[in-house]
Amino acid sequence: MRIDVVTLFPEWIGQLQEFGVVGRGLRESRLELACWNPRDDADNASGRIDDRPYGGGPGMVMQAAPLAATLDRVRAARKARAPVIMPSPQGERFDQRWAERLAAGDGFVLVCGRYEGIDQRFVDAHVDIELSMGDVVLSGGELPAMMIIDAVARLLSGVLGDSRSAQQDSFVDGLLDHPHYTRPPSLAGADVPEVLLSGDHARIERWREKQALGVTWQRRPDLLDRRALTAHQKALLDEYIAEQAASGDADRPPEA
Ligand code: 9D3
Repeated sequence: MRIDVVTLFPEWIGQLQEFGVVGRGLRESRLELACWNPRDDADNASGRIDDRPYGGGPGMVMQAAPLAATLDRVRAARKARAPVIMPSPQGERFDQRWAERLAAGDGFVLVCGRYEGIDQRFVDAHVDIELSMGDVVLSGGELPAMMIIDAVARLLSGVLGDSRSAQQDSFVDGLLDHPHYTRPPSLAGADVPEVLLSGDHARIERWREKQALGVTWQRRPDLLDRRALTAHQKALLDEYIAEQAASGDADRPPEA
């Protein structure tokens, strides 16, 4: 898969190439990442590609023409037409379904906005998909672009070990994770749950599934509403709820 990123901060995006799933995907040739700086397409020697907004108001707007010229260079470097994605607060919410959809394709072009945004005429003419990271105000599209690249790269076949990919297909998918523990077994009076030290793998799996269902029920009930639990899962969740009630711990919080 090839991903091109149009950004005023190519060194920043370039950091991804050294670390984690993205670095691994690049080294193992499952992924190609190229950055393009629209400053190189400015019509002036100073490299300015922003200007004041028509209609007035604070901040600056990225101009359409240099971005279009950069996109031309990207298109010339790619074999086939790829969708142009712009991280944007006005976009559709980016989620795992989007990551899976993008991972199934041949790649895409990310156009990162800075300042107040990009001239709408560039968006109308060239952007296919706008994706938002949620209701939070960031200062530009670079971190969202990196989120998208990370989420997609880890789905490319072979970037994760086969065992982990297989696990994604198991019941864990769509639920919050169970808690994790490592050494030491006792820490300032807090012990690792006994079952995890038992060596009984069937019991451990059962405990983990129960915890995943319980934590999801407590914190993200919306995730459970959207899926049908098996009879086994319903029984595990009932057990979790009974154990919570018995231990006097916080129950499911009241609806917001
Ligand atoms: C304070 C500026 N805002 C005035 C109402 C508008 C605004 C402009 C540019 C808000 C954010 C940005 C920069 N953000 C992104 O480019 C961005 C983003 C985000 O801020 N939140 C969630 N997802 C995304 S994707 C791209």
